[in-house]
Amino acid sequence: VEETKDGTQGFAYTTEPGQDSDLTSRTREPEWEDNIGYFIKKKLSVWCGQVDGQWELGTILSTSGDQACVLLSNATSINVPTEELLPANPDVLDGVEDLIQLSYLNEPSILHSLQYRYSRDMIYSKAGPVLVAINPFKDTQIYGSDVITSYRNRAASSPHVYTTADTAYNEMMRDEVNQSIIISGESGAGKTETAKIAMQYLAALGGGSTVGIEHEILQTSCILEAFGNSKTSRNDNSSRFGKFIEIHFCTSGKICGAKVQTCKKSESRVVQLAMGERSYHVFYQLCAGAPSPLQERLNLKLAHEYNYLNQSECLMIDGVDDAKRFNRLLDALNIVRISTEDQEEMFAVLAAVLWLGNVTFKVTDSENHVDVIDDEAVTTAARLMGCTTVDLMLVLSTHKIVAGKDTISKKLTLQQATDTRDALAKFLYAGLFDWLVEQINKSLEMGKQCTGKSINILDIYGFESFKKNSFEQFCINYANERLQQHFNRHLFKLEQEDYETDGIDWTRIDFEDNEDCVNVIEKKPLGILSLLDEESNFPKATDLTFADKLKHHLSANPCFRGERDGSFSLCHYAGEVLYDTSGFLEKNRDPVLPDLIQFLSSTGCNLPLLFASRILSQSPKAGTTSLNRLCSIDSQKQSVGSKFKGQLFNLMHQLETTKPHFIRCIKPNSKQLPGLYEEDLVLQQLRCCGVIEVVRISRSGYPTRMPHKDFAERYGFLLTDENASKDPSSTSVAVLQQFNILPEMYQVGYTKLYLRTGQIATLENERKQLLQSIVSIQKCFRGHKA
Ligand code: AD9
Ligand code: MG
Repeated sequence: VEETKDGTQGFAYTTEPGQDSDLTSRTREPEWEDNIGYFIKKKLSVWCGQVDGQWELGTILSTSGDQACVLLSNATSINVPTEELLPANPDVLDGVEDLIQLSYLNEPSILHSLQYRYSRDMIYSKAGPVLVAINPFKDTQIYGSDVITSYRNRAASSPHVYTTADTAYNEMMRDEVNQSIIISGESGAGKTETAKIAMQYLAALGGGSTVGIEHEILQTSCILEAFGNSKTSRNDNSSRFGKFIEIHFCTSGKICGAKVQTCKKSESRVVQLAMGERSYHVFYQLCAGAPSPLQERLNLKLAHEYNYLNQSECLMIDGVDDAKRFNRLLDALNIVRISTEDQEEMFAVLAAVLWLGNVTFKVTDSENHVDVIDDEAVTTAARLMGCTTVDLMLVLSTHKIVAGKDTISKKLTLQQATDTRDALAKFLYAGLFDWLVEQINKSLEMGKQCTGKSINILDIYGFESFKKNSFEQFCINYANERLQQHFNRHLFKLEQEDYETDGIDWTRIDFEDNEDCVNVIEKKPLGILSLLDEESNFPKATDLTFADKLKHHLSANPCFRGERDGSFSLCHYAGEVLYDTSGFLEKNRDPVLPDLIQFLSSTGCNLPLLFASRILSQSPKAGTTSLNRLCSIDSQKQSVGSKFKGQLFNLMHQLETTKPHFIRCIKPNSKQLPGLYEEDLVLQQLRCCGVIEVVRISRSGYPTRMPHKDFAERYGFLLTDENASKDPSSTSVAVLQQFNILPEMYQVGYTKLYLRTGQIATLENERKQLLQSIVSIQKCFRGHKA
């Protein structure tokens, strides 16, 4: 700690490798106690944590034993235990761009620094290698072609999604390594918007024209959001699916294709809504915006006339015009070249789903068996699905049982019939979504000139913890746990292992490892997913026997706790979550009723073609219908949990082969309001995603590392000393010395050179200048010759 020259409060940044001066409220270090005297003498600011649970700034007047008397900024003084005080940073460090620049790194200082920037519309900050983005919930005027140009030309360099995208792009071009931008955060934190901002930047690199593949890629967001997003209690535009988009580039650096992969968890949203929430946007858009001829063909009514939409007392979103959005959707569908016929089929499926929701039943006997009421709803649904009304009524009210050689039809009860109707609606919608993604991918398929280099953007649903958590939350949190592991591995584990094996001077920093939690979920044969599959295959099993089994096998794992009532809790990296096992078995089996599959694949309707792959993968027996003959593979029926795990493994595998760039989105308040910064909420999110640890480690680490050979090849030509050694590591050191890079700014490992933040930029600048002058000399020379 040093005093600045002008006598104001100030601290020189004196952290050396391994000498970590961090003081977080959770990991306090002895120096702070030793420094208290200095803080009193110099009247330096401290954070005082006992004022209404909020951190307040003050100065220590005196101490006595373990108590301190603190003068707060509002001129009152209070007595607090010294252990509740933390050092504050000097004013000169207010609003630093990168949290690693803070002299004192503790939770209140980080919160203050982010808030300082946020209140000045600087919503992006760096936390070492991670970009922290705080949702402004308003138009901040920091996007668009002018801003893109200034970032591209390096006229602007402050933290931004554009800087992250630019770095990813440059590294892809320079190192020929695929890159990923991994965006995480809670629901409503801004992941999807951030993904779009990154895509916009990458598209602009291709010239930003309003035609061509770059433009098409941007349109996919509009389509996928219409079909995959809805208004929830936490976000008016909440993505109900995870999205992984690969953007492919050709050798010249222009976009040449893209591929979207989605991960959609089974959701009842199509048929059932919580109060105040909406179903998928596209339903409301279709009802509000379909032109009259389409309306007539589909016999479309207004949204409030459909049971699937009118049950939650929420048909509109403030500030959103669904009819306008429908027109935008049509434009986007045209731009990605979905044919008019296919569009018509899609809308027919959507209308069929809506009409199915209006199908009603009448009870015909004392056992609650039902018939379908023959009305406009069932007739229209049948017509739109391309089957006869009689067939549809039959499949919605009866169940076929095979007894020996005979097949007997048995009537369904009201509950069973309602469930069948809803299952059909969900199946149609899910099939439509998958089909749409396939079409988008066909349209964005890579051209021949692709190099195979790509930047992938991952926008996945964030960690969820409600009062009651079920199988869906379990899957989401499992995915997040895996992503967190990837984050940890990259930022902590691999980094430190690298330092150690390369023999550089380094003191290990501990970080929170989430391996126990990942293991308890996915270990075979005794992990939650394996045990769930085992129980799902056992006809007599119930959710309670499953809960008992978990308790029996997993109680030794510190992350797992079995409760009495059939629930269990898991200690996730982001906190403990209590899961209610009811419904786990059923949801894991995901029984799409065989009668429905048979029905859809046997009728002469136009739907099965659209659904071919989906129906086949569910079909109990292959090779019987014309549809099955279309495709010879009958994929084996997998449980939902195993399928999810498989998809996740694929995704992780893809990510492992790329250089990751992390963006952590933070929701500043739960009211979706601009200008409101709720400290507790922000802090909890910062803790959840490991931002504080990442700053700790990067501050004392070397974020840039390059094999000596690569370094020497890239910068060796800058050496003015012609007698310089040919050995790559000596060349590297000579370059660093020539440009006066201080010895504490780098370390020389056995195989690589390690540089502190900011150093590579200096060298790149020198390199660029020299190359530019070479080019102008060459031009001049050529001109001279001519
Ligand atoms: V969810 O997990 O899909 O429910 P996201 O994706 O994290 O969630 P989203 O990107 O949809 O959140 O952002 C929520 C809302 O915040 C948006 O609809 C915008 O109104 C608002 N938002 C987010 N980011 C920005 C931004 N950079 N500028 C302005 C923003 N508004
Ligand atoms: Mg989203």
